[in-house]
Amino acid sequence: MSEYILPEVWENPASMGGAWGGLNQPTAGSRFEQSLPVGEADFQLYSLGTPNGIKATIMFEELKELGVDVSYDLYKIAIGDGDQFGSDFVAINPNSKIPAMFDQTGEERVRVFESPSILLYLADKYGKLIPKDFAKRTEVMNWLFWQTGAAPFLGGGFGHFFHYAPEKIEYAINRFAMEAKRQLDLLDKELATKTYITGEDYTIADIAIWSWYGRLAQDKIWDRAGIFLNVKEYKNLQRWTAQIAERPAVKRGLEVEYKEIK
Ligand SMILES: N[C@@H](CCC(=O)N[C@@H](CS)C(=O)NCC(=O)O)C(=O)O
Repeated sequence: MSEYILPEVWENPASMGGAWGGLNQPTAGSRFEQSLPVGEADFQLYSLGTPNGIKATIMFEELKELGVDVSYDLYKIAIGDGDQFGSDFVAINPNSKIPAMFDQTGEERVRVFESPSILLYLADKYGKLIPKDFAKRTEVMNWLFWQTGAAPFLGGGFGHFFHYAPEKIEYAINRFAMEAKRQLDLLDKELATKTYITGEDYTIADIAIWSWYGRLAQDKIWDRAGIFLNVKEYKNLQRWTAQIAERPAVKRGLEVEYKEIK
């Protein structure tokens, strides 16, 4: 590894390397004009089948499974090609990340971005997969916020340095593997006494957490990451992962077809 000497003020490197290096810029906002298709369904969802993206499709399929009359059009935002920086997408999510959607059932469109916000919006709108009882709802929020805060250490930290970074940096991999395993152990300990993460009912907190930690427990995120983190040792997490994987809505949410936007 070449020695890095800290400049006084950071400068944008000419080339970052790594899988995502070419896309990163230190500025927000749209980079080019791009219109997105808009269909007739209640919701227009612009997304991709990543751990954050599958939360939204699983949620829609769970609602349908519960008998809710809801429809959505699903479009593919190819983040590797930079679709998230197109003008129409940025108008729905100024943060340029999938998933993002809008609700066109009312007089005015409501935009919803950040996957936990999408889960909560749909749960509240249809009164499903979130308890009405305030204390129980708070426990769901605890875990929903936990997932939002924890996953960047798993994805942006561990996953990045284990899988995407152009070189294997031992310090970075150790630091984030430590935290990833601590998070897995936390979930495993919680799931030792409960069927689902907040108790005996399946909620949006399970959808949010399963989409990252369940998929990791199945070793379906980054090649061999599950082996590296020895996910098999987390028996309660494995039980919960397998149980949720069997849900018809989860299976459908993972298999849905994304329409092309171009
Ligand atoms: N906190 C956000 C994170 C969304 C996110 O990081 N999405 C990734 C894919 S999983 C993305 O769009 N990356 C594209 C990019 O960073 O340019 C959420 O939960 O929705």
